[in-house]
Amino acid sequence: MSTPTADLLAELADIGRDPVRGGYTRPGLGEAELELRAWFMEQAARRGLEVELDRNGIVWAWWLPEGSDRSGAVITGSHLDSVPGGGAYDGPLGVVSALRAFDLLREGAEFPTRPLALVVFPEEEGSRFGVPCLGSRLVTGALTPERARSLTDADGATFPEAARTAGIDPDTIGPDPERFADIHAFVELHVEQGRGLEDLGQPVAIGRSILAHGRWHVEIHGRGDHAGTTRMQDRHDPMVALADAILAVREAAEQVDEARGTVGRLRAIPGGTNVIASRADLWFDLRHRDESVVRELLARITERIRAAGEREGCTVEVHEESFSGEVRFDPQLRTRLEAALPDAPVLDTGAGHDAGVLASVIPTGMLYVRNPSGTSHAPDEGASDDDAEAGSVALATALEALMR
Ligand code: HGY
Ligand code: MN
Ligand code: MN
Ligand code: MN
Repeated sequence: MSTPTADLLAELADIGRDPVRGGYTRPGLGEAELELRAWFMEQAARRGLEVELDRNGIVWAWWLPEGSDRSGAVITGSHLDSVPGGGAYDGPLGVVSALRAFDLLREGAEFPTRPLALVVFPEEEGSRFGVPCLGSRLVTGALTPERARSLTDADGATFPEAARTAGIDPDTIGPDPERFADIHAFVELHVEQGRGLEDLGQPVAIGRSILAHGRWHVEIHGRGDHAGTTRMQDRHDPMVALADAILAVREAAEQVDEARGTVGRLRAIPGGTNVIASRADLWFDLRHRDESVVRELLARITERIRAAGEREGCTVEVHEESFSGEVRFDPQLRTRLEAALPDAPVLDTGAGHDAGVLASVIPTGMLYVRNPSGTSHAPDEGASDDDAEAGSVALATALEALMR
């Protein structure tokens, strides 16, 4: 009898805990993520899977039927990094469910006849280097190697430096089309980041779409000076323009049905209480089903921030960090998932995933597991042990159907 899903997850409970923010802080290619990656590789090796780290830092753990090669494989997996102060399930649930589903398949009657790979993608949240789904974007060509190599984190560490510590050669990252040339299907299981299943009273759902979403980084350059000797009328204080920028995001998104606008991250430079900042940064996230609406919101917000900068005698720069259009998962694959899991409702969600990136190159689907709090990217994100197990059983059922 192999280890139940919740018990596998419990093995990760002490890795990357954040005593200050609560929850977990496991930045991409950082110590905690690498410790989790090592745990996964060991678990996969223990199951006799052939484990490899590809040139983009993606882990592939292969099970090949007797005498077969890797063509026509079904793959499943997720990510192990987290947002700052994130929950324990966002990412890791999909990874441990892949291990559990593999165990359940192997305990089954006869193991199906397609190659199977369990996969783990690095830096899905983009919390460290700013670009979400960094690994899956690199391997599919959605992010250029040059752009990836130019990225730095908040402490000034560069992506190449972090990549090297993670066993990735930054000079060889980049598109890897042959890796996906004939993958039969990819299914990612993920904790639901909302209340859909809780309200429907169901443990598992099938994904249908993901909102279009993007992220932007705003730099507001003013004039640093002394808090006590600088008259109010002589100031060029970027923090004042930043205050209006936060409201600009909120108010623009509130005016459009189903839009989402968030400012979750700020920075004042140099950041002294008795110092007028010379520069203020904010990052915002916009989402809507229709990407032209996201673009329209961006235009309105950018215009308002520039005007606020103007009033304050500051200069404003707006940099796009990432953008993805609405994802609609492969309808044929979804039909097969629905046939395999007839009780599972279909969900449209606002959260991005590596599956959303891979959907552009291979038939891709998602399964979601009920999260009673409906909260995510926060410590009280969760799933009951029974639902976590139901998710793995559903994943094993889905994989078996897809591997036939
Ligand atoms: O931000 C997202 O939508 C996902 O949780 N990475
Ligand atoms: Mn996730
Ligand atoms: Mn997330
Ligand atoms: Mn600049």
